[in-house]
Amino acid sequence: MHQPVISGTGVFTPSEIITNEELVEAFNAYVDLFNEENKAAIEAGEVEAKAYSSVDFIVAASGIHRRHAVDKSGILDPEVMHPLLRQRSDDEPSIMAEMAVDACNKALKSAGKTAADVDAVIVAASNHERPYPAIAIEVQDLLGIKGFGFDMNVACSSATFGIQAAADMIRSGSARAILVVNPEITTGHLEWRDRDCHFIFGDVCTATLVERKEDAAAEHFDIISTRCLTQFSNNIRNNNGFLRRSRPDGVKDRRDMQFMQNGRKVFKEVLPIVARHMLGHMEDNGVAPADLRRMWLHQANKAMNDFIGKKVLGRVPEAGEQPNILQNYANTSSAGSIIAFSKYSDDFQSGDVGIICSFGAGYSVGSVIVRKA
Ligand code: CO8
Repeated sequence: MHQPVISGTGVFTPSEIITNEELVEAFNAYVDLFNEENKAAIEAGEVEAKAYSSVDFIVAASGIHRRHAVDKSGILDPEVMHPLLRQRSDDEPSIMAEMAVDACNKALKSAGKTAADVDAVIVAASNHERPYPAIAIEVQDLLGIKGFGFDMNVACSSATFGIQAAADMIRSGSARAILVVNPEITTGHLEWRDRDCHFIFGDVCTATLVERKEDAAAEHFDIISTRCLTQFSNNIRNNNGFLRRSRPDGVKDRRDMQFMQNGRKVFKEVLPIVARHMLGHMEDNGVAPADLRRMWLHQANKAMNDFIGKKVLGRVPEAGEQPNILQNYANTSSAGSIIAFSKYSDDFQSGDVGIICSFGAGYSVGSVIVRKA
């Protein structure tokens, strides 16, 4: 049995930024267009008029100030309201693979490793650009990695579930080192015309190198334990899929072909599950709340993280104990907790313990307890 460690992380951040102000201005222009186009139907009571969004609401409800996007021009065009990406030929790398390669190269560099040291690639994300061939195999090919790759999807918990899969393979000896990559183009499956959710998400890609402790060349974190939990819920859902055209209304512009959620229910139901999961995982590994230096939480909502931090520590977390990055990135699905870990772990001293925890659709919760070596 080998001890798995996290020896490197990398973050690819798209250069384009959408501020709340830009987002709300574009959304409200869309509302004006919609209400004008549907004036007669609205007056007849057949169609509901759309209401404006507001920057103050977004900040108060979520803590989000801005987000990165692979394309902002389409999202901010009231006649389009989704990203516009150039058509790529089948011989070009896919956009998800391109983001993944950038993040993987950064993770390899921070671990002092090259592709020759790696045996596998797991692309774990909440949506994949195509069903097959796997993006992970394309990334493997672009990096020149011998071995294998596969894609997996556990929505916002994809990264921690991917790290558990990688850690188990390292432990058993089926691979020496594995890149777990999370390319999240959430802007592609967000409904930008829905004010209840149009502010929530952003794009990014994170990568984590998990390898055998005896091979680690750089500073690293021992993976003490991983734990995954799922419990079925319809409250976060995307009904798009390969059977779309076979259903009677399958090819129309249906709302449920994009991200849908009952945000209030998610908030109420997921929080106790996450707090219980983290406390149980810590207790079973002899980690008391007082032993914890930091929590790198999923980045969906500031109030959610404040609540979880307080529940787990039994007090309001001090500055730095539960760092948020969502104010700059918004919810980047599976990548959020890894961005937080990547940006806020350099100050750890040998022996310091922390926990990475993600949660979301499924419902799903994944936690990784780490100790700085
Ligand atoms: N501007 C102004 N007013 C608004 C806006 C807006 N943009 N949006 C809503 N309002 C109004 C509502 O209409 C409502 O008005 P009224 O009281 O008159 O009915 C009022 O403001 C309050 O609305 P809400 O109850 O919806 O507001 P909340 O305080 O609940 O905040 C949140 C909404 C921020 C969505 C909150 O509920 C939340 O964060 N919930 C948890 C969400 C969450 O964590 N979801 C996880 C999903 S992510 C995941 O699992 C990965 C999925 C895969 C990725 C998908 C990528 C696209």
